[in-house]
Amino acid sequence: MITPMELFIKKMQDLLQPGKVYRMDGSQEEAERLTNLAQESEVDGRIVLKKLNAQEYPNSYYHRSNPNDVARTEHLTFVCTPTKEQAGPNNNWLEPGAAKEKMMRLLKDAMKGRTMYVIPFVMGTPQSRYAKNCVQVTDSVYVALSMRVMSRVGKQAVERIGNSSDFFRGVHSIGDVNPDRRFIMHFPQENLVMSFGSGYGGNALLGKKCYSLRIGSYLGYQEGWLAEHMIIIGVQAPDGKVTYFLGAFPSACGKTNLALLEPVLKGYKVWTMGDDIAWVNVGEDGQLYAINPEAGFFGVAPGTGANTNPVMMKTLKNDKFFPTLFTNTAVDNSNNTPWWEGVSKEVPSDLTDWQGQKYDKNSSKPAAHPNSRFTVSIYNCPTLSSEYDNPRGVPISGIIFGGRRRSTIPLVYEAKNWNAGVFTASIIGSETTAASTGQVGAVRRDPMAMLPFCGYNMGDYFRHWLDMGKKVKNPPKIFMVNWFRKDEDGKFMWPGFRDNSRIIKWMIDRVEGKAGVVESEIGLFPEDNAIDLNGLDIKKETMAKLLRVDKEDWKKEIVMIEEFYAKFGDKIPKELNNCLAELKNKLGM
Ligand code: OXD
Ligand code: MN
Repeated sequence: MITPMELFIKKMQDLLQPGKVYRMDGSQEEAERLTNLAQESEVDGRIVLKKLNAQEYPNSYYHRSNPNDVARTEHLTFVCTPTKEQAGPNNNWLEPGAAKEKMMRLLKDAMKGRTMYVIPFVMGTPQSRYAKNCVQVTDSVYVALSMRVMSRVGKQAVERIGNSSDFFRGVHSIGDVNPDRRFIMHFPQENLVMSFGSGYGGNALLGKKCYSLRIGSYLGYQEGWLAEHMIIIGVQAPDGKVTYFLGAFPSACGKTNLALLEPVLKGYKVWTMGDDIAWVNVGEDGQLYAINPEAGFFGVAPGTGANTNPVMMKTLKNDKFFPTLFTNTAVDNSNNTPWWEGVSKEVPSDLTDWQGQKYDKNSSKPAAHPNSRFTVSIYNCPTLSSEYDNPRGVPISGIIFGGRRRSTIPLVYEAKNWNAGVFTASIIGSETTAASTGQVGAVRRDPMAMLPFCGYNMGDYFRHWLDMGKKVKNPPKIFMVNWFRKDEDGKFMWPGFRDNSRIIKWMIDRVEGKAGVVESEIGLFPEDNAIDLNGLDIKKETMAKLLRVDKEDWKKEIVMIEEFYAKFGDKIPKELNNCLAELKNKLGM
C-alpha cells in the first residue's frame, strides 16, 4: 500500500511533470553537491550561487534574486478558509475551490525540464512532542538549500511521518518570477500551502511564515497552543539564574539584535533560543513553555555590524554548519565578501550592488537591498542556549511586545494583568519597513506583530489569547517597549541596542518581585531609579519624557485603535472592549 507521503509526492509529480525528482536526505554531502550544482545552474537568467571568500566568510555563498522578488508580497498572500469570516479582515481571502483551481492552472507542468526537490522536514526538535512534520516540494535549489538551514531536513522527518497522513504539505514553484503570476495560498483546514512565482524566503521557504505562523496559528487555535512571531531568549543574571522571555516585534524592529544581545550590564548574558518564531504550549506543570520551530536565522543584513550585533557577525563567520547564504547584499570585489550598509563605516571602492551593477559611492541609493538577507544555521550562533534542543522548551516568565514609534509609546511599561497585556498587544502600531513590499514608514496596527501572519480571524485570535491566560498557572508578565522614540530634532532619545539590557534587567526584577511600579493610565511604569542607568549618559528629563503618558498623542492613538477594532465588528472580545473603554475613561475621552 502506498503511504500518504508517497501519494503526495506522486500527485505532485503528476501535476508538476518535473524532468527529475530528487529526495533530500539532509546530509552535509548532499548540501555540498547541491551547492556545487547551484554554482553551475542558471535560474531566471542568473547563476544561482557564487562562492564567497572562505577565509572571511566560511561556507558562504551569494545569491542575487530577480529585482521584482525581494520581499514578502502581502497583497498576493491569501488564506483560503471555507468562509471569508474565518480568514477575517486581517487576511486576503479566496474560496478554497477557486483558489485551488487557480493554483492548479499555474502549477500544471510548471516543473517541465526542472528538478523537483522533495524536502521532508521537521519544525522543532524531532524529539519534541510539540514538533511538527512537513513535506515541501520545490523546483528551486536555492530554496532547497535554504530549507536545510532553516529546518531539520531528512531522515528523521521521513521516520516521524511513517504511514501517517498528519503532515504539512507545501508545493512551491518559482515559475517565471512574474509578479502578475505570483500567489501564496494557504489552506489551513487542509494543512496545505501552494506558492507560485517567488523565490523570496517568506514566500518560498514554506516552513517559515507560511507554516510555522499562518497554518501554525490556526493549528494552535484548534489544539490549544500559540504560534507567535516572537524571539525566545534566556537572560542570565549575575547570580547565574536564567529568566526566559518571549519578544514580539514587527519586521525589522531590531528583533534579531535583541535575540543575540550582548548586554551592556556587567554579569548579564543573553542566551539565544530563536529570533523569529515561537511555538508556545502549556506544559504539564501548567506553565507556559516555548520552543523555536526553526533551525536557522533568515535575518536582515543592513544594519548588522560589529557595533550593532557582534554575535551575529561571529555567527556569520562561524564554519560549523554548511552552507550560509547571502541574498541581495552587495559584493566587495576587492576580496569577494558580501557587503551591506552598516557592516563597515567605509564604503568599499569596488562594489557590485544588489542588482549586479557597479556601485557609485556617491549614489543616494544603498548598495545592498534594504531587505537583503543572510540565511545561517542557529548552530553557528555562539550564544545558542544549551536549552535550544530541549524537547520540553523553556519556561516563560515574561512577554515583551514592541513596535517602532517615533512618538506616543513610552520606552517601557507593564500591563497590570494578562488580559490588560492582551489588550496592550492587540493595539500595537508600528512604522512599516522594507521586509514587505509597500509603503515604508507609515504607522500600521500590527497586533502581537502578527498582522501579516495570523492564519485566521484576528478577533478569534484575541479570544484565543485571553483563553490561554486562563489555562496557565502563573501567566507571564506582559511588557510593552519602544526603543525608537525621537525628540523634537528627530534624534533617538534612547540609545537602544546593548543598553536595552537595562530595561530587561528591570523586567527580571519585576518577575522576581524586586522592583516597584507607578500606575498610569496605560499601565505600570518603573519607579524612579528602578532602571539601572549606571554608566549611561542620559538626562533625567529625557528619562522622564520616555516614561510618561502623552495624553494628547494617546487620544489620537485611540482613534486609530477604534478604527482598527471596528474592522472586526463583534469579533472583538468584550474583555478588550472593556480595556479600551477604561483607557478612554482614564484619558478623559
Ligand atoms: C521576516 C519578517 O522575514 O518578519 O522575519 O518579515
Ligand atoms: Mn519575522
